[in-house]
Order: sequence, then structure tokens, then C-alpha cells
Amino acid sequence: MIGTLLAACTKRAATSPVSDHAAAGPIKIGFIVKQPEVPWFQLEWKFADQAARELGFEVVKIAAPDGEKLLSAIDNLAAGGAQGFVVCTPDTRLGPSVVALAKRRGLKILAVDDRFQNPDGTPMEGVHYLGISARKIGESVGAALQAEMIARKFPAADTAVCAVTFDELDTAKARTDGAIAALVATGFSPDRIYQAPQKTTDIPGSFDAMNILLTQHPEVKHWLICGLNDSAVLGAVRATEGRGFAADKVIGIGINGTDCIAEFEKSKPTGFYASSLLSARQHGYETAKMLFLWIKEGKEPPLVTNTVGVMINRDNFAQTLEDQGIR
Ligand code: FCA
Repeated sequence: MIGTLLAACTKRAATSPVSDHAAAGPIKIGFIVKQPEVPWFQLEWKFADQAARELGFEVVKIAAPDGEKLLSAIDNLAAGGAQGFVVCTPDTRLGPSVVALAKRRGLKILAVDDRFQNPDGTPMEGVHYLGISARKIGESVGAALQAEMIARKFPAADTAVCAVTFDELDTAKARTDGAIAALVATGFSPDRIYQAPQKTTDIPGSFDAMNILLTQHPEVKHWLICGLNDSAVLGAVRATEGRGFAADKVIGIGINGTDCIAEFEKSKPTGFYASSLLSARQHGYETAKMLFLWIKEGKEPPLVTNTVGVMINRDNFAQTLEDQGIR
């Protein structure tokens, strides 16, 4: 009997370094995000907190806007007795360093939103990841831009597309590539589809990118705008406003649906027309829960989970946000 118990303990210790922490107290996980000031990430945190409350574990919310902060956050989590972390990394190229450090410190990783990259640029397929169906969501943005352009009867000859791009990030490139492909497939002339690379993925970054394009193309009278997320489109819309474009001459469609709520609430419509609302709940609650069950019960999450989006605009956003527990 004692022999069996001892054998079981030895086996546990050998195969599961986290069991020591688990025995010491409640399960603790980190939830690290790259842009804590953006509502999308605040909502991920909010839903992770909800999972922690409902399932009985602890979540430590950490902002890591750069690599240095990310690596020290991981060290601090380990020192504080955490057993794993969910992370949206500030730079996907940090993937190999993050994996090596987490392994050394005995922490499990679940990457959310932005997938880790190998040094050759390919995705780190061995790292568990929950992201969005980026290409499909991008395509739905492109199709919706085309449909709204037709509804508003924009003349094809003076209408152009601005795709605010950030090709360094896979999920961003897949989104804008998808939008462009859908526009071309529905008959938009590729000659009038322009890419405006943003240097930083925030509103000032896309504002600057769009301003350059507007200077280069004074002949364009109507703009369709897409990008990686709401901020990319918001910055570009602000740039068109700065150049005197009226709201009805611009159709911007974002992605996230969480970072454009104030825009939809403005008394008058702006050029920011719609957004593909992603599931902040799945990205926050489900990731935290998956990691918790992995630590607690050894239940490994799927290697890849992709979530979908639903289109929202001024007419339906309030109800949809309420349905999703965001408002
Ligand atoms: C990336 C973007 C975020 C959000 C998330 C799902 O991390 O930067 O805005 O779209 O993917």
C-alpha cells in the first residue's frame, strides 16, 4: 500500500512539476496583454476575471507593451507561484524566448490573438493558440465595403480602397489580404486598391499612414477603408476628416467591434461605418478556463482554436454588445 502510494507520488513529481504549486494553494495564472489601454484587451481581462471568479482560481493581469516587460512578467509570475499564463505578445518574434523561459520556470503557455513565430517567420505550431479566423473575417469586411459602396452609389472611377496594413503580424496580414481579395473578387479594380503600412498599431500610426496616401491621391473622392482592427480604421477615418472628406464619402469597416463604441455613440454618423465584432468573451474567459483545466486536470487545450466575428454598425451595436455581455 505504502509502496504504491510512494510510487504514485514519485511518478507525479517526475511528470508534473506544477503539482507542487497546485498543492500549495489555489491555481494561479497570468494574463499578459500587449496594449492594456485598448478596450479589446481590457475586455479580455474582464472575462478572464469572470472565469477566475466562477471556477475558483486566481488571475494576475499584466501589461507587457515590450519584450523586456514580457520576460520579467514571466519571471515574476513563476516567483509568485503561478502555473501558467495566457499571453498576447507585443512581438510575435519573441515566441522562442518566451517558450524557453516558460519551460525553464515550469509554466504552461496559451497564446491568444497573436501567434508566436519561429525565427524563419513560420508559426510556432507546437504552442497552444486561440486566435481569430483572420482571413475569413477580413473577407467579410471586404464584401461589406463593396456592398455599402453599391448602396451609396459611389462612382467606381473616383472611389479607392485604403488598406491600412501591418504585415509584420500574421493575423493582421491575413485580415487585410482577405479584405482585398474579397473586394477584387466582387469586381473592385485592383488598380485602385492602395496599401498604407502603419508603423505602430494604434490610431496615430494609421492616421499617419492614411495621410501619406491622401497626399499621393488627391484625385480620389470616395474612400473605402479597412485594416487590422478598429484603431487602424479609426485613425484613417480621422485623416480623411482632416482633409475635408464628409462622412458620407467614406466607408470604414473595422475589426474588434469593442474599440469603436464611442464612435457609434456619436450623435452624427462618421466615416467609421461598421466593425466585425469579435468574441472578447471567448478570448478572455475561454482561454483562462482552458489554461486552468490544463493545470488542474491535465486537460490539454486544442493546439489551435479560431473564433469568428459578427458585423455591427450604428443600428445594431447596442443590442449585440448587450447580448455578448460587453455592455
Ligand atoms: C490582435 C489585434 C487586436 C485584436 C486581436 C484579436 O492582437 O492587435 O486588436 O484584433 O488581434
